[in-house]
Amino acid sequence: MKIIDNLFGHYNDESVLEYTLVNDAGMSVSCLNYGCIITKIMVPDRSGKIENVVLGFENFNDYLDLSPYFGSVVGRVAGRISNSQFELDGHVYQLTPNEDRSHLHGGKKGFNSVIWKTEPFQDENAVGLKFFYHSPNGEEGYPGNLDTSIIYRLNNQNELTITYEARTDQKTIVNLTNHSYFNLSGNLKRDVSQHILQLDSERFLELGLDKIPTGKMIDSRNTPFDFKHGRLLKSGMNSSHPQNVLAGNGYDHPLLFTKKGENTVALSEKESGRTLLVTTDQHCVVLYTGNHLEGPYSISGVRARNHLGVCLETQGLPDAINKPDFPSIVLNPDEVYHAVTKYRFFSNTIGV
Ligand code: G6D
Repeated sequence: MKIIDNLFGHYNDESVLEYTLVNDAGMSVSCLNYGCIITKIMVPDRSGKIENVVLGFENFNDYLDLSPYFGSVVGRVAGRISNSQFELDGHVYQLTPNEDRSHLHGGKKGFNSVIWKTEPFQDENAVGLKFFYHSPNGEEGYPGNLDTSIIYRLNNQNELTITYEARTDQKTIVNLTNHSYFNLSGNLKRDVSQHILQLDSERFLELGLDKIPTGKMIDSRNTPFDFKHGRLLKSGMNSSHPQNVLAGNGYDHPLLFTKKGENTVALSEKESGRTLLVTTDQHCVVLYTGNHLEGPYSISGVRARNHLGVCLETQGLPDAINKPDFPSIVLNPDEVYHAVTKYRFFSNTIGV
């Protein structure tokens, strides 16, 4: 096991470094100190061929100019916050709007677009990186000085564990995730329409035209949102269900886990034989099938097109601070925000 680092670019007179975590089982994970961005995940397919399974760019300027959160951490609060505002203890906080009237993914200067203090580490079973960022009181309109640490840990079971922790000196809100776009075909040979998703979820959040949850939880059984027994992502791309159409012919929805505690999401692709098992302690997973990726640019040499990647954003429910029925994302000074999501890759399609 080893850690390699190389200069990837510069941002505000600071060096942007790419660290590559390499295990002894054929997997490596490359990431930046900018936005904790995962730039590559290299894993074997059924024939042992090692290829990249995430969307990422080969140069830093493309991340600055083009990236729809490829591989990045998202925070302080993932998802959209309606009207870019919320109330805590009678005080209304106004966040920076960066999508019409909404605040999306932490605003104009979210956690995805800052340099994180980064410390590599290695122990007998893993290699990893510790990221630290101090978000000052008032950044993007959020209350409280928030100190966040994120750990990426790669072991020899081809499992990447992301652990998030945050502490505040004033009541605030926090909801962190990672926004990697997965594509198990390897080096973006195919889109994700033939990927199969399976998870134990019987409800999803209805979205309004502004893609903010209306607050209504919809029964997903016998709809294109029913993944209990495995479903091709294609079924949501070709669906006439109003919510699939609203999302831009695909999915862009929070899927609520049926049981509390730890849940697993399985993503697989028959042709490559690869499977990704995502295990999380979060309340939901936002399934986004890259419905708006098309554009005049390339992604590691592949022309950008819709459905080239799929995001599995494990997190609290979007706009929870403005939806009293949703689990709270409030963090108090005497609490620690703690979240763990694991990504384990297999070179064969396993059933869960
Ligand atoms: C689009 O609606 C989607 C979001 O869910 C996604 O996170 C973003 O693109 C990158 O706005």
